[in-house]
Amino acid sequence: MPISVVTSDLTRLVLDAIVDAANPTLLGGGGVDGAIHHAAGPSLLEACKALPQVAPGVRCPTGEARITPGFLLPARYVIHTVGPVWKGGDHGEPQLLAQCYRSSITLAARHEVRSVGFPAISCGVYGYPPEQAASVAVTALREVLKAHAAIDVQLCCFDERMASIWRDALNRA
Ligand code: AR6
Repeated sequence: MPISVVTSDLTRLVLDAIVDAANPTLLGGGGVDGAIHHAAGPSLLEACKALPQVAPGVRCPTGEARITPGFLLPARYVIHTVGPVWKGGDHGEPQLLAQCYRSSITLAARHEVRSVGFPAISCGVYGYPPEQAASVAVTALREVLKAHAAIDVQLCCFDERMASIWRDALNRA
């Protein structure tokens, strides 16, 4: 299945799963995380709270992924992943960001998810330069999708400027 870029509010996509760019607590926040919790309703927060803590306050370390139902969302599942905070690029950010995409697809496959919508993980509050994030994302997705060719991936950008950056990355790779 090809990877495509869409300009949309991620919470509106009718897909098997959407990915939340969360923080390690998985207890909500701003940006796309806030929008997903708002649209899914309070049951999503309860489901996140029920996930085990792997360290005090940490339900999902950076680069990993967890899954919950989508509750009131059109998507059946929410895959929660935690992107790296941008600290200049030499603190393992590309590896951690690639790991987010790989973990999310691997988890999706385990739940027989056939379509997944991703936001531009780390490109908001976490400050990752979008051009670099898009290149990392496309490379990681192409690699992991070799083993999961039936999964349709939509890269969901909030605005046209971001969408054109992601389209360029897709066309270059
Ligand atoms: N649909 C699609 N994309 C969106 C939406 C939406 N409804 N809302 C925002 N974006 P961010 P991060 C875009 O900040 O950088 C939270 O507080 C946004 O324009 O949501 O990974 C978490 O709890 C940007 O391009 O995620 C964490 O603490 C992209 O989504 C922290 O933010 C990601 O921006 C995570 O920061």
